[in-house]
Amino acid sequence: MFSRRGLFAALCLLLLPFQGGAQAGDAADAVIVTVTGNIGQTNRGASDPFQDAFFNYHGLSFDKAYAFSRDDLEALGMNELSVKYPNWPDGPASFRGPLLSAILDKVDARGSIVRVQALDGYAVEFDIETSRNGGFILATESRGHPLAIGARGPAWLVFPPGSYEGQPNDTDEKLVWSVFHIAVE
Ligand SMILES: Nc1nc2c(c(=O)[nH]1)N[C@H]1C(S)=C(S)[C@@H](COP(=O)(O)O)O[C@H]1N2
Ligand SMILES: [Mo]
Repeated sequence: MFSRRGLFAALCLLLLPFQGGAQAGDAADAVIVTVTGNIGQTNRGASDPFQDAFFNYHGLSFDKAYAFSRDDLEALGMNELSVKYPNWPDGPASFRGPLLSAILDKVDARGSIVRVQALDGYAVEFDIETSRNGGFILATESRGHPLAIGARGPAWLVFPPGSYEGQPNDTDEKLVWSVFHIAVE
């Protein structure tokens, strides 16, 4: 007779080859955006100066955080948005990505300020009510393609003109491209 534990192990082995996406090393599992700060839900522990070298480079450290892969962001629900700014060369651009508010909900954001930070260090702060505005999307795709690093990826904070008080209508300032970090304070 199999022991209960033996049976369970055998079943797990049987199921292994049929397991879909979630295997270590899948590109879709790679973290692209990490949320830190005043949040109630986390899925990772403290930053490590060696492992988290790029956070360290930016002088950032944290005790815990919520790390999102592309798949994780997609699972929040992809919203579509078409936006045009006068300084864009090719007319309106289409975007897909989760609402910033869906991300804030997922991490149980408790602060009042949301800082969206890019690879190059550019960072923009919004009060949390503004960032929950339904027009704020953290796009992971544009014009039908994933946003690439070296282009505007891994994620681009996009919203239509008129999305925050005092927004100039002639430029796309505060549309942070190459986003990798969101801090809630
Ligand atoms: N990562 C990042 N995003 C950014 C910026 C930046 O320097 N870095 N500049 C902002 C500003 S001030 C403007 S006007 C728009 C367009 O800047 P760009 O023409 O350099 O893309 O992107 C915004 N998003
Ligand atoms: Mo700008």
